Amino acid sequence: MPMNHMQPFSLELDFQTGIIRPCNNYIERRLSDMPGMYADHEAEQKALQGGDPVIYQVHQYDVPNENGHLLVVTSTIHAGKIGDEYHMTKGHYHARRDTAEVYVGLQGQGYLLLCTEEGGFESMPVVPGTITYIPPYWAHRTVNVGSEDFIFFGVYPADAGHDYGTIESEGFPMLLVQRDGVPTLVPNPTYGRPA
Ligand code: PAN
Ligand code: ZN
Repeated sequence: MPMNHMQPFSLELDFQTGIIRPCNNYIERRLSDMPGMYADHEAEQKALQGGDPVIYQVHQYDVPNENGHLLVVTSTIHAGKIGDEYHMTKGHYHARRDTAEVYVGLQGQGYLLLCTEEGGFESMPVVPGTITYIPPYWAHRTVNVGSEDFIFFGVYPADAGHDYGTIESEGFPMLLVQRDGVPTLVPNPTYGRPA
């Protein structure tokens, strides 16, 4: 075996929390880490003053960011809303646009929102046991529409990278908000315009 071959390994995944052990890349995103991403800026300011809640946590196991390797990752989005918009991830395109990703729902009730640079949009529910395929060229964001943690597992090419800037400046075409108690997609009034 050539010396540069990596050794196989296994990790432990806690389905209740999304924690993987060992984990060499942990990210915690608070509301202050995603300024202006929620439509209701007044509600955002209030929540920031009220303690800047942790919106989601990501546990990833990093391997070399090289073609051929895969990254495994779990995301745990805590339940809640900013105004009437459900807690969500920042959302991103992969820096290498021609890379896909697979998500598997583990716990809670969520949605996957996807869009393309040509204005395409799709959404699909993600619950425990749902496998979603995110094809190349689709930006992706996940949303917790339930009352408990929404947890999902993901796997994607290690050289994909993340482009957050495009979504930061343009947003998603649709927002997922609570209307009459139910998750409802509504057009994003500021889509395509800097926040
Ligand atoms: C996921 C996401 C994770 C957090 O692992 O990175 O759910 O969302 P943001 O990266 O948009 O903050 C993934 O899609 N990785 O490529
Ligand atoms: Zn991704």
